[in-house]
Amino acid sequence: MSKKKEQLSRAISLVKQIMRKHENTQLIALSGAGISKASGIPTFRGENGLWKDYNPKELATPQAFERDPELVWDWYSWRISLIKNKTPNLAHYALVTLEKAGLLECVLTQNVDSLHQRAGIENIIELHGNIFRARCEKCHKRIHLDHAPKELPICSCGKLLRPDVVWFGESLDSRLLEKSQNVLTNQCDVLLVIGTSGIVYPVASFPKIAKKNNAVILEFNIQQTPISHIADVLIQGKAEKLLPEFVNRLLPDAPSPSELKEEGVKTK
Ligand code: BV8
Ligand code: ZN
Repeated sequence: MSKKKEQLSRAISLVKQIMRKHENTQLIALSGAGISKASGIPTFRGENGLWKDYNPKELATPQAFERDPELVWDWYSWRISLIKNKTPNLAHYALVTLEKAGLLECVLTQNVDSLHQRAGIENIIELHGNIFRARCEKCHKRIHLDHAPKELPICSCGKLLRPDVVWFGESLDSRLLEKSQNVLTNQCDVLLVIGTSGIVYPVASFPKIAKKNNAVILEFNIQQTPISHIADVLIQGKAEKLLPEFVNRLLPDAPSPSELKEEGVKTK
């Protein structure tokens, strides 16, 4: 049996064991840029990653925005245009199958691309904000951006708007942090860690919180990460391949990720 097959079988039998023991087994998914790679959205690190051409310090910090709002808005506008016409992939739909089956409690995502919601996920916490929103630091107004702003967006109060994302050196929304830590502590029998390099804090500490509360940690990644040493299984390979296979074998009678994707395309 190939290594991948064996890792998948181990992961499925672990979850099945828990499902036999617990009436309402609860899964949580923690996702990063790797889940959206197959949708054509570059990840942050790794080959042709978003940061490769730029230094995060130059673009994703309040200081950078202070210093050169035009450059920062150019980068976000480029990303909005890039992400806008991308669609969720089978890894996103695999999580929708789990949520519809009542197994998935919540998606905790570091992604700002709305692809989980566009696949149909209802219960989600966007830890680093959303690229299709801008906000005013003066009057706290938030506006939806359905396309890249042509020029610097100004709030009705006159202040320059900023992307509604969390930059380096900025704290995450404390209510979202609290909610995340609460579900990881009280509603997580299994944590699926999907496509994250596990180096950006405080989210990188989430698997440890789940582990401390006896959750099984299943990591879906193409390579080892700093999370792998606490994972019960690293299912090594592409999430868009392995996550749908994991879900199809775990829930053979549920609407499959490919059926959901088909449906999603039809209702567009
Ligand atoms: C904060 C903005 C309080 C939105 C981003 C200790 C504690 C607390 C903070 C820190 C700390 N140590 C350092 C810090 C500071 C910093 C930090 O963590 N730095 C790191 C780099 C060391 N953290 C912060 O500043 C956070 N704020 O804690 O406030 C504070 C304040 C000041 C000082 C101390 C504390 C704020 C962090 C949020 C930053 N904002 N984005 C945007 O523009 O998008 S981070 C950016 O990285 C994105 O949000 C992204 O989601 C995030 C994480 O990256 P990943 O999603 O993991 O993506 P990446 O490309 O890295 O990895 C992709 C993975 O997928 C890889 O593993 C790859 O192998 C895999 N993959 C690829 N293809 C596939 C695949 N897997 C499966 N299938 C595939 N097909
Ligand atoms: Zn304002």
